[in-house]
Amino acid sequence: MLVFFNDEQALHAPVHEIFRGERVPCFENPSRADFVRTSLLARGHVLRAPLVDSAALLPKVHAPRYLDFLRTAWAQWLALDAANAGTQPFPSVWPVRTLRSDVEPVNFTARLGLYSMDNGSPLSPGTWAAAKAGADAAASAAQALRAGTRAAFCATRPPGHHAGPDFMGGYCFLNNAAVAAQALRDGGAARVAVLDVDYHHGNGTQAIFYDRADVLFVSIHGDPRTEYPFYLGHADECGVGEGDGFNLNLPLAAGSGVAAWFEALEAACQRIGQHRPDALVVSLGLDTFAGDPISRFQLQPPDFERLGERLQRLGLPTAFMLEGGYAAAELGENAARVIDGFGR
Ligand code: Q9C
Ligand code: ZN
Repeated sequence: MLVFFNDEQALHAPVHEIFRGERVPCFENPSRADFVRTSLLARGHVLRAPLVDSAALLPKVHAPRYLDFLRTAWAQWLALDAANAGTQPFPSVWPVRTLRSDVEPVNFTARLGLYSMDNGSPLSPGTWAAAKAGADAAASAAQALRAGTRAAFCATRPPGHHAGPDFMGGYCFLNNAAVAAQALRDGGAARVAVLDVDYHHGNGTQAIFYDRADVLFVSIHGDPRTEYPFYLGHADECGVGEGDGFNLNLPLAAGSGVAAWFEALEAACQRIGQHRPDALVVSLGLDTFAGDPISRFQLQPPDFERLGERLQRLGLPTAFMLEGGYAAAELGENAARVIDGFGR
């Protein structure tokens, strides 16, 4: 297993988020990557820096005006007031139904709302650098698969699967899984499958590929009627136009047990097999872990090995993108177990 790790991840380090109306320390923080790095190094993995530039791929999965905003957002925030260096911007107004999102406001906070799905994705000075390095890792993994590598693991943060065509959200800024899938397509894969096993529905990835038949999106997640991201991820979302039939959501009630989860995984694997993809991208959220502080599935550490084994049996070139997982101290072990189960 080729493992990519980007040191730039540490540059994305917002301090707090809003949780149940209060400011709390960010669940998605650099310690997560530290635990993953320590665990993988202890098990003898070699961590590689991503070497492929994703710049040409990014406009294929994200709107150019969103990329321009994200790249320059912190500088714009500082330009408003030098004292902003020590504070985090939060959006406060969003263009929901009946409001216009085609006219980009001049006001910074209004633009932050335009390009955000929630108030839960705080920016910090190095957000762009960290997110870009993660996308570079995704592009690097795709290139490695194209060159014949069986599997690659991107130990990246911030995560990506909530980031849509033109918005950030859910701690995500650039959609690494979408970048990997697009890079695989560009590299000659006729069909690609994305399997999202994060606790939260991968609304961004679904949206990016919703009208496409070449990239199948399959997701197992907490039922959005009660779980974030709430407004997407229902079972009746099957794709549109040419993409009709190429989106499969398998929502499970919050609190669902391990048996139900692996039944859903079996259904997901069946559908992926039918697609006959040339490569698989896995949005590997580890927040399905029983000890996760913000999620409600019940997987135990050995279950992550079982997941890795099942994915290995698909027999596909596979690129793993780390997504969520907020029991930071257990994140490294759980990631390593997926790799062990797949085969090192
Ligand atoms: N700020 C991923 O697992 N939580 N994202 C809302 C309020 C949102 C999770 C807390 C959870 C997003 C990649
Ligand atoms: Zn998640």
